[in-house]
Amino acid sequence: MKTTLMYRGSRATGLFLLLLATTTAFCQKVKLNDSEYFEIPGLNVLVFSSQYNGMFFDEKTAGIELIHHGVRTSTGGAVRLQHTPEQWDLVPKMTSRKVDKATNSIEVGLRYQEVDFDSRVVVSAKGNGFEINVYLDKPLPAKVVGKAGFNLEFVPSAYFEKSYLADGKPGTFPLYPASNTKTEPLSEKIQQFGIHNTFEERGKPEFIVPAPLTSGKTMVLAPDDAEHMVRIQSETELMLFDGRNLAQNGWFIVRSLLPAGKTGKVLTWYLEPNVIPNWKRAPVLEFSQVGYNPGQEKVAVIELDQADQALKTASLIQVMADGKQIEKLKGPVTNWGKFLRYNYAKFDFSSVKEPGIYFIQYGDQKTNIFPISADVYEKTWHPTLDVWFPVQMDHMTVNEAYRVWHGAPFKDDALQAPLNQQHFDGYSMGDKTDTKYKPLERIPGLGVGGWFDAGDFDIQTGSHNTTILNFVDAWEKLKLNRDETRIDQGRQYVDIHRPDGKPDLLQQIEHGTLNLVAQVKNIGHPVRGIIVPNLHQYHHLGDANTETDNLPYNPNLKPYESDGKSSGTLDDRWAFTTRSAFLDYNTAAALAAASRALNGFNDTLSTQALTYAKKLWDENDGKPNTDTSRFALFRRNTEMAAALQLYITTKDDRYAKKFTDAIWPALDRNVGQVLTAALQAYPFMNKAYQTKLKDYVVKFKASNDELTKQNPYGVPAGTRGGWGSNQQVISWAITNYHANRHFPDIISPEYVFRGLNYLFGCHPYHNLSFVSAVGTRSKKITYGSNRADFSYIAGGVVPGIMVLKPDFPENREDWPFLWGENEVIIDICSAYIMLAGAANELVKK
Ligand SMILES: [Ca+2]
Ligand SMILES: [Ca+2]
Ligand SMILES: [Ca+2]
Repeated sequence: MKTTLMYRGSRATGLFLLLLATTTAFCQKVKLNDSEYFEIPGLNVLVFSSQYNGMFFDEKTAGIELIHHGVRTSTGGAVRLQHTPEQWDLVPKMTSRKVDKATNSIEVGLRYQEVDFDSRVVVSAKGNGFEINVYLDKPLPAKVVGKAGFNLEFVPSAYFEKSYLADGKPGTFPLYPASNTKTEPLSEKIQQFGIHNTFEERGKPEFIVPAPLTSGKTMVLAPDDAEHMVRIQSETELMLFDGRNLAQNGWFIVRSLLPAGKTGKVLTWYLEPNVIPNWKRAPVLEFSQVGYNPGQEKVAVIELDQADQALKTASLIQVMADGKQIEKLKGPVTNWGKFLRYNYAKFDFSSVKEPGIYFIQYGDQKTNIFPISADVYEKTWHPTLDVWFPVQMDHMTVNEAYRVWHGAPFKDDALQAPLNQQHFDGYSMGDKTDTKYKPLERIPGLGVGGWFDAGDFDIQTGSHNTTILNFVDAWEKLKLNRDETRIDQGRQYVDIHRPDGKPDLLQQIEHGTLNLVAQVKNIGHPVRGIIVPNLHQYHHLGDANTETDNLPYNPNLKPYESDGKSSGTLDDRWAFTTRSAFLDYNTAAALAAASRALNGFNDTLSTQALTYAKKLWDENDGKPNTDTSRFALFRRNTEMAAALQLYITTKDDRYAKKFTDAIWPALDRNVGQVLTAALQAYPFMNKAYQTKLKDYVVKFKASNDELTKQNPYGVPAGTRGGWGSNQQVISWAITNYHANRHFPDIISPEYVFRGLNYLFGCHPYHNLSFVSAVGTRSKKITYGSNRADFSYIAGGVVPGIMVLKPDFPENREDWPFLWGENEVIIDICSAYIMLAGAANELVKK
């Protein structure tokens, strides 16, 4: 990096001189801005702009955070109860937040309800850095003495291969955790969320306490790297920990314990992140890594530091067969304006239509190459169907050439979940099972079909429904009959890159339907999902086949004892069986759709699917909406979806009436949310319906055009929250595909391509394709089952850009563990197959 040159070869003296030079040449005080965070070029300090999340606890996106030279390097600044808190360790609730511009400080009140412990943290700008003070109004509760401390976490990937100095004692940050730990009796442990425990005690009631890597009163992190150097000083001892000894997603943590028996100001840190004078973030050139069809719009977006001015021109360079590079186009760069925290400009090279290999040059920056060619979309969905979906298949051994992705897991599926269970991952049970089974009784027949819903290994029924509906749509509209996978249900065996004469898409529809049918057949209705009972199983990283022991639970044996056929370990997954009309209708829609696709392929399953779809419909039809689940709001739309799919399958008018009664008010409420369903119905409806629908498509077109004013990408991106917006972008582009299909003079195919361009690299933060192994450069680090290896599964589509409050877009390629950015899920991937297949069809037209 060009800016680090000035620090090369720095020893202590040199560094001191340089810091002095920095201070005199760059006496810029850190100020609170209107977005309520501290800001100077090269450094932002956020103080609880984001809070800890009650559902997933510590997501490494809350508390005091540093955005250091454009990268979020530090998080989790707060009073914490462990040296290296894990995800489900208790998190403080923010009880107050006072932003005081006059004193240039932010104060937050923090409370641990579970141990009745309050503290206040005040962050104030001071000198070239910050003072962090912790106040207690009452002495530490006995339970947290020796445990409560102030922590600040640093992302390991930013500090790998760099050094630290603790009171001058040198060290280097470990690439892999191998520091000292000790065990303490479980009675000493502060209970994690609910009754759960991330630690597998395996018969020995204890827990692990990590020892510090180093300690001292002055800690300098990365003195060898101007972009990441941070100095922390305190009169209280500072300790440096490696959180990865306990959890692969742990960070490096600097920590001081709070003193017992004291009140008032109990801890002071001075924190000084180094700032490179006049630092400006390098422009990011954003374009489709997959390339462009000759006839489509081709617009690169240039993301600029707030202080940067766009250059006047950019060039498109063609790489010729003899290796020569020729400037094909030199064109204007036009300013777009500000979005979130950056300025944006655009470079339009649509006029270049000649097939070939190209790159963009902007000033002295060159992008990697990409093609312009008529077949750029042809293979874009292949890795997702060929590789990613097979790897997600539950209850199957999955092989790829010399590699076994996993053995056949969860042969011990599944037990009835117990009552009144507040589980993790959003699951819970109330005071009735809604089944004929007793708590922890075995429900037969569930060890078949289904997909791991995400980077974890549970079966989420709602996601299965979405996936099946996407797949059936792709099957019916696009006829994707690719066959590159052997899927053998009888042998529970999947072999990737090995055709078996059967279309893979149909085999996937069959695989998902097998599990849904098993649920309705054996339980009577679909269930919320099927998930492991223990938190120490849930964070499983490795072969899914070892998440349980694959042997059915036998209460007559002791834990970890086995007779070879059964086991005394209560690790079999639980079915969370609470019934809801939302899920019944949602599943009825998927089953009704699947029955069409499977007709002539697996007639038995096709017939079962339709029978159960009708049964679920009949059992809910006409009943008042008494649904109390958090999905109840969506019931209206799922009932409508079930009516539509049942009508398309059966042509029974009673379903058509239900659908047409519901669709118009739904379109009036939110056109974008249900227009896809309305358009899917189009071929099956009368002329009056088709004519009436046109007005809504016109309205939708207007909302499309509004998007071009909201962000430079012209897609529904940029929503704040804990999860990226690729799902919305894909779903929006699919709606445009259906709209173009029936109303081509209103909706141009460009909206479909625009959605894909965004996915393929024309998006904030970096320009990687969000689909692993699709496009010249793509995501190589994702939150899949192999995330601990900083790896990916080809064809996986990540959630994308998470916007951290108030204005920071992020998608990390150096740290897989932020699921809101990097977790690949079946809903998104199935929709992506539909969208990519649709774009290819549009090009061929
Ligand atoms: Ca899950
Ligand atoms: Ca096949
Ligand atoms: Ca078991």
